[in-house]
Amino acid sequence: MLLKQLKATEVKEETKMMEQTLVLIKPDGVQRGLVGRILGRFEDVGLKIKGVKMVWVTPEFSKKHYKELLKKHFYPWLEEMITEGPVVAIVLEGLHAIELVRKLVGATEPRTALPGTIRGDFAHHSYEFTDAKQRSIKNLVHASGNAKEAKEEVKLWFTDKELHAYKTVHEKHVF
Ligand code: IDP
Ligand code: MG
Repeated sequence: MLLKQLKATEVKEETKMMEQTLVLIKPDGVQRGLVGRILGRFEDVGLKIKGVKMVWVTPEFSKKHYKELLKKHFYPWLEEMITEGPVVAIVLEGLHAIELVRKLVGATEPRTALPGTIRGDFAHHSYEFTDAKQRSIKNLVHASGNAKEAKEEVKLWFTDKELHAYKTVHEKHVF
């Protein structure tokens, strides 16, 4: 009985740690043929793909997605970059998924992103270069920055029907 109760509490605690986060493989990642390798990085750590689709972002949608950045000097360049070709949108689920995905993605500027991260391994753009050229940093992926952003972004990009319920083999080793 006690064991049963303990297990119920444990599952509740684990559920709190289970998070969903939004990842976009941006047009540079799609056009460079890196979709499989980037997705593989997330699959390798055991994150679950809850939903995935290809979308061509419009300027209106870009303004919704990047609403916090509209006043930044680089926003027009960012909009140009994110609308230049289709993106692959993914919702990933796992323990502490928001923080974990940001760790795998690496720092915003590929120049300073650490080796082993997606941005550090597959790109090398710098702010110095993009500011001089008046372009957006091309860093292959977007990943929700925090819990609030993740909640809003998953809702903006995916309907409930597009998020799928199934079991991965990793879950056997988590719970
Ligand atoms: P993040 O993608 O690491 O969360 P944010 O600050 O949210 O970084 O910026 C969104 C995107 O805007 C970046 O991924 C990058 O593509 C672009 N960006 C950010 N800062 C600059 C900048 O100073 N110059 C050019 N592009 C930038
Ligand atoms: Mg951000």
